[in-house]
Parts: sequence; C-alpha cells; structure tokens
Amino acid sequence: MSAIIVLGAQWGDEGKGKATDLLATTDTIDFVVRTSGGHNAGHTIVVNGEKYATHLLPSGILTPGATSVIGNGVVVSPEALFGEIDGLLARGVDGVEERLVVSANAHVIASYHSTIDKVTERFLGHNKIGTTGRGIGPAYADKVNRLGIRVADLFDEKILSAKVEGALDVRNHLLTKVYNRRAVEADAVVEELLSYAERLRPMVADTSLLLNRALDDGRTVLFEGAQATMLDVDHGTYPFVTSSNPVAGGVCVGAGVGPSRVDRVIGVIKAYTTRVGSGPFPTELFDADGEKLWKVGGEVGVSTGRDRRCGWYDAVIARYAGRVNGLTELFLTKLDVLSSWEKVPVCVAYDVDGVRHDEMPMTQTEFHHAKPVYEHLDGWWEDISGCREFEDLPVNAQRYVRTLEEMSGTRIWGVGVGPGREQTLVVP
Ligand code: 2SA
Ligand code: GDP
Ligand code: MG
Repeated sequence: MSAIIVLGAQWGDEGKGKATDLLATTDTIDFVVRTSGGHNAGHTIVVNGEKYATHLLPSGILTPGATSVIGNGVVVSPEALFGEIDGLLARGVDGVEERLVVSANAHVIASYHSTIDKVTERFLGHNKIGTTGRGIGPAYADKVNRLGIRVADLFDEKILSAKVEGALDVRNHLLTKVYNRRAVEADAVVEELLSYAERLRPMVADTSLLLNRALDDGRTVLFEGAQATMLDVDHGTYPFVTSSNPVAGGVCVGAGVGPSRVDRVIGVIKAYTTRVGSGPFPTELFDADGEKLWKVGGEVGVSTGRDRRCGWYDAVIARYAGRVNGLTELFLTKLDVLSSWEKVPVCVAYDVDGVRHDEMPMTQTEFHHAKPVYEHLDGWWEDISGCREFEDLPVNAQRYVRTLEEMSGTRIWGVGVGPGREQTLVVP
C-alpha cells in the first residue's frame, strides 16, 4: 500500500502538476486524485516538449493506465469538466471519460456561483481577494450553509429542482437586494445542470470506498493538491485565501481516506516565491529582480492569464508548510530560473515592527507588517537546464539547495531544472 500526497508549500503554482506527472510516470501509480478546489487550479505538464494544462481534472489524466479521481472535497463545474475533457480528446488523449471517476458527494458549481464570485469582487473594490472568478468561494459557502447541490442530485430532477430553488431563495436575495442584479431563474439552472447528467452518470461513484479498497489491495494512490498551504482557508493568509483546505489534512477530508493510510507528504516549493491575487507577501519584489524572475520564470496564471507577483525564497513559509502539513519531503522546482544572479537572497526570519520572528507570526496583522530578514547566498551563472544529476550542478547551486534544505527543515528529494518531465534531479 502506498498513499502519497503532493501539495503546494507556498501560494500555488509551485509545479505540482509536473511533480505529480513525474511520480506518475516513474512509479506505478494506479490512482491520481484531486481532493479540493475546482477549475480555479491550473497545472502545467510538459511531455516531449508538448504543453498541457489541467484545471479540474487531475494531472494523472495524461498518464496511461492511471485512473483519475475527483474526490468529494472538490467543487465541480460540469461545464468546465466537459470543456476540459473535450479539449483533451481533441488533442488525441484517449479514453479520458473511461479513466475518470467523480464522487457522488462532490459539490456542483452552477453559473450563479461564478456570477456571485465576480460581483462580490467588484463590490469589494480595493479590498478584493483577487479570485479566479470561477465560483469557487460561493460554491463552498453554499456547501457549508447546507444549500449546496451535489453531483448525485443531478440524477433526481425533483430533488435537484427543490435544492436549486432553496439555494436561489437565498442567493437571489443577495444578488437583487445587495448587488442590484437580476434574479437567477431556477428553471434555467435546473435545465442546464440536467443537460450534463447523462454524460456524467457513468463516471460517478463512491470514491471514498473505491480509494480505500484500492489501498487495501496494495494499489498506489497519489493525491494531487491544488492551490497551496498559504491559500488554505484555515492556515493561509486569511481572508486572502481560497475557500478550501489544500493542506494535507484537507486531502484526507476531501478524499474520505484516513490520515493513518498516508505514507508520504511531498511539499512542492519553488526556488523563489510567487503569488497571484491580493494579500500579504513579505519577500515580494517591485524592482528589476522581480521583473527578471517574472520574465525568466514565465510567471503568468494558467487559468486566468494574470501576472504572478514574484519574490525571493521564504524559509519561514517553508518551515510553516513543513509543520502544518507534516511534510516528509520537499520537491524544489525552477532552480534553473535563478541562474545568473551574483547573490541570491533568502528570507530566514521576519522583522515585525522591530521584533524578530523566526517562525510564522501568530496574527495576520503581524504578517502584514513582516519585513524579510535576508541571508545572501552565492549565485551561479551556468545554464543548469541540461543537468540530470545533482553533482552536475555548479557548486553554488548545490549549496543553495543544501542550505534551503537546512533552513526549511525538510529533506529535499528532487529538484526541477526545467518544465519538462525529464528536467529533474534526485538529491542524494
Ligand atoms: P479562488 O478563485 O476563490 O480560489 O481565489 C482565491 C485565492 O486563491 C488564489 N488561487 C490561485 N493562486 C495560484 N494559482 C491558482 N491557479 C491558477 C494557476 C491561477 C490563475 O495555476 O495559475 O490562472 O490565475 C489559483 N487558484 C486560486 C487566487 O489567486 C486568490 O488569491
Ligand atoms: P501548479 O499549479 O503547482 O501545478 O503549477 P503551474 O503549472 O501553475 O505553474 C508552474 C509552472 O512552472 C509551469 O509553467 C511549469 O511548466 C513550470 N515548471 C515546473 N517545474 C519547473 C522547473 O523546474 N523549471 C522551470 N523553468 N519551469 C518549471
Ligand atoms: Mg497553477
């Protein structure tokens, strides 16, 4: 039995898609499972120079022989799901629907959720979260408010109509009275959701049962995180977070698998830091270095095309992610982006109003005031994208990895030196 969690250790876009894909192609992985978030995610996989992006689908959909699972903790837009499936089929990826299983208990994102997401952001103005506008927050809010629609509801028109009407009683009040928008018609929503039901039906199952049985049978299950630790609704930079729990504990909830079954928890972390959307970011750069990281790293959102904010590596965040997730390993990506700096600053602590914090401050107010305390590590000039062994790296790049490992408190098992599947080194 082997259950492996791959999750984001920073603010997302660390290269989880590549890490998942790499594991799925080097080990025999039977199931790749999404457990939180929805089509707000954007995971890039580069296979033989060809680029794929998955959003709602697990990256494992590109691995022949692996079954992809959308767990109960995910919020599913049927429109986005079939759009993504059709996109892959059009590119010649075979058997997508046959290799996909969707939890009957996953919640559904309907068009009114994205409408509410977008108007709420407009209403918030300068205080906006910078969401992807995909309806993620409103769908999770309905779930917690017990106003949600679950995948299983699409197969019973009577129940579906009653639930949509119940949800819209509440949501239309907000739309018409607070946001001054037109009410959403329940019939149109029901009709739209029913239009997906027959195509969806063969994929729907009790995914918790499926995964637990698979683990009982000694199969290997890879849980692919979406978003990241610092975007977690409990452990992230609240309220500038997504509305789910991307941390390791959330994986168990979102899959219906107990924590005692998990063998490895791998945190994917960039050799620097990025963030998309609003919220505090202590090591953010507003100078030529930030511009260079953005440009060389190609830091543009995979789902929305938004520019990502860039900054140096933050070891305080790495330690925090190690702690709240119980990380067993780190996978360090994009080391190649750092070639050609004389010195590379790394944040080792924060200065909060004159007080040094070696660990994450307790409150968000303190975190908003955190100024990075840097150590400056020696850089390197060589292009490392062709390196395939750790020893092939320039000495200063090796030292950078070893120092990050020490500062972060978690063993680094792999390093990415380019977007391709093969551009990876194993750290001895
Ligand atoms: P939401 O839409 O409610 O989840 O937004 C809330 C916050 O979560 C952030 N968020 C993300 N951050 C990084 N990457 C994400 N996925 C896409 C990508 C993002 C894109 O892979 O590039 O294309 O813009 C992602 N999804 C959500 C979001 O920026 C808000 O800060
Ligand atoms: P995810 O959301 O964590 O799966 O990450 P994204 O796909 O949103 O963003 C990561 C980006 O970095 C993608 O464009 C990847 O192709 C790219 N990438 C991943 N690992 C590496 C690496 O080691 N080096 C470089 N240069 N790019 C990488
Ligand atoms: Mg991403």
